[in-house]
Amino acid sequence: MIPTITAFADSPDQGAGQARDMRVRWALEEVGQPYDVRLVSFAEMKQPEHLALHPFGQIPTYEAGDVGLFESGSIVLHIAQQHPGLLPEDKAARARAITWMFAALSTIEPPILDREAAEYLEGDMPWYAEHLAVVEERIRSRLEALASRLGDSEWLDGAFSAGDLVLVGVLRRLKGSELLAAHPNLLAYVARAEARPAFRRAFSAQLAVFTDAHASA
Ligand code: GTB
Repeated sequence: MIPTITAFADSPDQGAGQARDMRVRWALEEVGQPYDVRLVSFAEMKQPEHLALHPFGQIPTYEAGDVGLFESGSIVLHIAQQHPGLLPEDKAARARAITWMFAALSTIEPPILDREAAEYLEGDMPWYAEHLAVVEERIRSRLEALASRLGDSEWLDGAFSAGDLVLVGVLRRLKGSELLAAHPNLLAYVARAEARPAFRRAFSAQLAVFTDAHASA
């Protein structure tokens, strides 16, 4: 059964691979599962057909047979549970890898999203700089702890896992910022993940959506 995922028909990130279908594509590539993509516009995401699949009218979604999912973390976990390659066989190590997925999404990503929201929505506010400083301090604190835990290891906990995949997906949102650059081991970790053939295939596929849309425009 070939799953179908949804992605932006015209991603606002212009193919930088920051939209969350990238994590799902990457997971599918890591396990060698072919997939179809249904491209949706912002308007289509808010239509009843898409809302039946995604209550918040967003991408990505995942459909395969009677399984219909939303939330990139849940989709990556499902893929990792269906195929070998992204979760260790050992039960304790498997639980730790899943814990890293949750840590990435519920402990590390929130302040990063707050920073983006501040930049997009609050730039004109008189308290913007003060609020941004607070948010960035929260990110710094998380990254310091993460950098300390990773140390010189190649991956978070033994072999590359869904925990690394989701965490790198989150850290990539800080690409180009001094926050990430302050930690050479985290920079190297992200670069190592991005050099994986599965990442490269997923990145090229999502970039092609953008370039194709704009070549024919
Ligand atoms: N928690 C959900 C998940 O992990 O799947 C969040 C899903 C989500 O935020 N989806 C966004 C979306 O559909 C796309 S990824 N937005 C449309 C809407 O809400 O109407 C977020 C995103 C969007 C754009 C960029 N960018 O341009 O850099 C980066 C990330």
